[in-house]
Amino acid sequence: MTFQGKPKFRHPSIPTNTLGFTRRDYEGSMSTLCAGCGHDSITAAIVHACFELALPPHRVAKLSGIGCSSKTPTYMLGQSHGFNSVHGRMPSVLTGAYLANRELAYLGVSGDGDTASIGLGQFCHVMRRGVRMVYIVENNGVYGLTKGQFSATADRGSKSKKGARAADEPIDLAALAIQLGATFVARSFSGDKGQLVPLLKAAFGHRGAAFIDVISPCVTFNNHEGSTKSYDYVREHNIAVSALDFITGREPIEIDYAEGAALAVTMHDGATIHLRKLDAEHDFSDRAAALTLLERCRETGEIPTGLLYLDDDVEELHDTLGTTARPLNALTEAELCPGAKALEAINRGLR
Ligand SMILES: Cc1ncc(C[n+]2csc(CCOP(=O)(O)OP(=O)(O)O)c2C)c(N)n1
Ligand code: SF4
Ligand SMILES: [Mg+2]
Repeated sequence: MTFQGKPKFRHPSIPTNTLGFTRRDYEGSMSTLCAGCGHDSITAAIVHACFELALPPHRVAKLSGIGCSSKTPTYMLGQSHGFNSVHGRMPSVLTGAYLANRELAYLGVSGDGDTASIGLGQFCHVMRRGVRMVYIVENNGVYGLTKGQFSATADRGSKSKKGARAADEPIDLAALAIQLGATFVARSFSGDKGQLVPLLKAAFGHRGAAFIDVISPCVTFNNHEGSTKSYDYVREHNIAVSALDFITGREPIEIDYAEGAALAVTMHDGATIHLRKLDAEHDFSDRAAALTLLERCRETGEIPTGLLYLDDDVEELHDTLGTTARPLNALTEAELCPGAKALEAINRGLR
C-alpha cells in the first residue's frame, strides 16, 4: 500500500494560524517510512514551519526526486501542488515550474543519493541561478530506498552495516552550494527541531536559492557504531554555530537578547532573522569564512550546524531574465501569441 489517509477527527480547540488553518491542514498522508527514520522528523519540522508561517497551502509547490527522502512530500502539505519527478531531476522540474509561475513558494525535497550522485549536475546548476526555492537534502549517507549502499556524502572511513569502509572522499553539499552561488546555506539535524524549524522559516523568506543540508539518520541501514551519520555520532559531534529566531513582517518583535549577542537581519519582505552567534569567530555573511569553517570541521570530524552563509542582496532568476511578473497560466492568448508581425520583427532583429 503506498497511500494511507489520516483520520479526519480533530480536537475543536486545536490552535489555528492567521489564515484559520490548523497544523493538520499542513499534513499529508500517513508515513510508510521505517519507524524512527530521521526523514519523518524533517517532515514534522516542515509542517510546523509552514503552519507557523501561515503559508496558504495552495500557494506552495513541493517537488522531489526518487528515494525514501523523496517520498516524504506525500506525508506533508496534502493541499499543496506536488510533483514526484525522476531520480536526480527535481531541480530542472522545479526551475521550469518556478519560471512558469513565480507566485508559488517552491520546496524541493531530495536525498544525498538523489542530489550528490545521479543529480549532482542538476544540483550545481540550480544553485548558481538564483532560483527562488527552499532545497532540502535529507542526508543519511546511504541510498536508503535501495537497501543501504554508501552515497557520495558518506565520510571516508565510515563503516557500513556489513563492515565495509567508505573509501572515497565525501562531497560536502553545503560547501558546494556556497561555492556555486546559493545565497542561504544551512546545515541542521533531523533530531533538532528547535534549530530546524526557524531555519526553514527563514529559508522560505529568502528571495533566492536557499539550501539546507539536514543530517537525517537512516535507522535501518546507517545507525550503527562506525557510521558518521548515526544519531549518536551526530549528537556527539554537532557544534551549533548559530541559533536563530525568525519573525515575519506581520508579527510584533518580542525577542529580547542581550546587546552584542544577537544580530537582526531584515529580509526583503520585512521579515527579520534574529541570529545569535554561538561561534564568535564565524561571520555568516563572509563566503570564504563559511568555507573555512566547513573545512576546519572536516579536519576535526565535527558537524557545524545552523546558518552557515547568508547573502540577502539577491538577484533572482526572474530578475536576470526579465520575465513577466504574471504566471504564464494567467496570460491571455493575445499576450502569449502576439501574432506573425511581432514574430517577424523579432526575427529581423536577430538577423
Ligand atoms: C534512474 C534511476 N537510477 C537508479 C534508481 C534506483 N534508486 C532509487 S532510490 C536510489 C537512491 C536513493 O538514495 P537517497 O537519494 O539518498 O534517498 P534515501 O532513500 O536515502 O532517502 C536509487 C539509486 C532509480 N530509481 N532511477
Ligand atoms: S530505509 Fe532508512 S531512509 Fe528509508 S525509510 Fe527506512 S530508515 Fe528511512
Ligand atoms: Mg540517502
